[in-house]
Amino acid sequence: MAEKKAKKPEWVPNSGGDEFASYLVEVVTEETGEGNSTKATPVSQLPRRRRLTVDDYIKGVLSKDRTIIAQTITLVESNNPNHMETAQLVLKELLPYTGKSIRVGITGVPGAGKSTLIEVLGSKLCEQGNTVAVLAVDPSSTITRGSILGDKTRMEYLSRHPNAFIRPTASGGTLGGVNRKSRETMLVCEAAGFDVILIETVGVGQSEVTVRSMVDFFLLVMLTGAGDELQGIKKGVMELVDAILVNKADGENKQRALGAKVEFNRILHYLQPFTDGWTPNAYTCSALTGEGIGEIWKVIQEFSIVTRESGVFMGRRRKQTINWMYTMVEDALRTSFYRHPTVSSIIPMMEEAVGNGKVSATMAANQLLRTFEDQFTNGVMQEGAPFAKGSLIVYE
Ligand SMILES: Nc1nc2c(ncn2[C@@H]2O[C@H](COP(=O)(O)OP(=O)(O)OP(=O)(O)O)[C@@H](O)[C@H]2O)c(=O)[nH]1
Ligand SMILES: [Mg+2]
Repeated sequence: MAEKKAKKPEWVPNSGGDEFASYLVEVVTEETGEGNSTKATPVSQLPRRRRLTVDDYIKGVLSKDRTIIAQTITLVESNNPNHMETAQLVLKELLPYTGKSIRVGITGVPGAGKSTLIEVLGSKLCEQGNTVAVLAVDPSSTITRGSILGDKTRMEYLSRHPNAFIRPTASGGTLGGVNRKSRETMLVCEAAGFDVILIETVGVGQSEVTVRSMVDFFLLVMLTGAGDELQGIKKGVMELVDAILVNKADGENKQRALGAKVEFNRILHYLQPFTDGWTPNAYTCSALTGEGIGEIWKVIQEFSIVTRESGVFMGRRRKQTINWMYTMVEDALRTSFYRHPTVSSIIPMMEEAVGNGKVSATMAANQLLRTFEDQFTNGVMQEGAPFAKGSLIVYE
C-alpha cells in the first residue's frame, strides 16, 4: 500500500494542525500494481457511443423513438457540413412520410399567452388521442436563448404527456438558418407521425413571416391593452392571419376582451383575407380557465375541411415548398456574394465612391456583380463559391 503523505495547503494558519492537511496518494505504477487508485484507461480504448447511421435515424423516427427523433433534429440543426449531408439523406427518405399533420403557427407579442395557450390546447388534444409536436421559431434566442427554459416550465403538463413532443427554439445562425432548421424539424416530427404541429413565434420582426410561410393555419394571439389594441403588432401581421384570438378574457378583463374582439373583427373586415375562401374572425379565450380553447380548435378543424375541399390547402403547401427552394437559393447566393474575397475587398471602395457621388449606384452594383460573376465565367471555381463542393440530392 502506498504511503499517504500529509500536505498542508498554503492558506493554513501557522498554528493549524493535521485537521487542515490533505493527503496525496501515490499513483499506481503498472509494474508494481501498488497504491489504491485504479489504472486510467487510455481515451482511445474507452467504449464510444456508436454513431447512428442514416438507416438508424430513419428507422428510429418512423418507429417514433423519442431519443432518435431528438437526435435527428439535432442532426438537422447542425451547421457541420458532414452532418448537413447526412441530414439531407435522412430527410430524403423521411419525406414520403411527411405532410399528414395540420401545421398551426401561433404568434403574438411577448407575454400574450402563447405558451400557456399551447399548454392548454396541446394537453386537450393529447387527451383526445392526438399526438402533438410543439416547436418554436425565435431568431432572437440565438442571443438570449431566453424562451427555452420559460417554455418548458410553462408547458409543464404537456411536456410530460406521452403524446406530446416539445422542441425548444432552433438556435444558431441567421434567420435563414433558423428558417431551414425549423422547416426540417417540422418535417421530422411529421414523419414521426405527430398529427398536430404547433409552432410558437414572438410576433416581432421577421419571424412571423417565416412561420406564416411554413404553416397551414396562422393564429394571432392578442391582449387587450390600454387603448392601443395593436400593441406593437405591425398592422401587416393582421393581413397574414386566419384568426385572431384575444387571450386573457377572464376576471375583470373579460368585458374589455369582448370589446377588443368586436374591434378586431371590424379591422379584419377591411383587410384582404390571406387564405382564399376563408374569412378570418376574432375570438376570445382564457388560457387560464380554458374557456374558448375548444372553440378555437373547432375553427381550425373547420378551416382544414373547407380549404382541403377547395384545394387551397394542398395548393398552398406546394407553393410553400417551391418558395422555400427559392429562399434557400437566394440565401446561399447572398452569403457567397458577400463572402467572395474580391467582392468583399472592393466593397469599402465602392461605398466611398458611391457616397461621394463619383460613381453611380447602378455602376457600382454592376461592377460588384461582374466581379462576383467572373468566378463562373473564368471557368475556375473560387474557394468559397456556393456550389463548389455541395452535391445535389434529388427527391424522387
Ligand atoms: N389572466 C390570465 N393570464 C394569462 C392567460 N394566459 C397567460 N397568462 C399569463 O401571462 C403570462 C405570459 O404567458 P406566456 O404563455 O408565457 O406568454 P407568451 O406569449 O408565450 O410569452 P413569450 O413566450 O415571452 O412571448 C404568464 O404569467 C401567464 O400565466 C390568461 O388567459 N389569463
Ligand atoms: Mg412563450
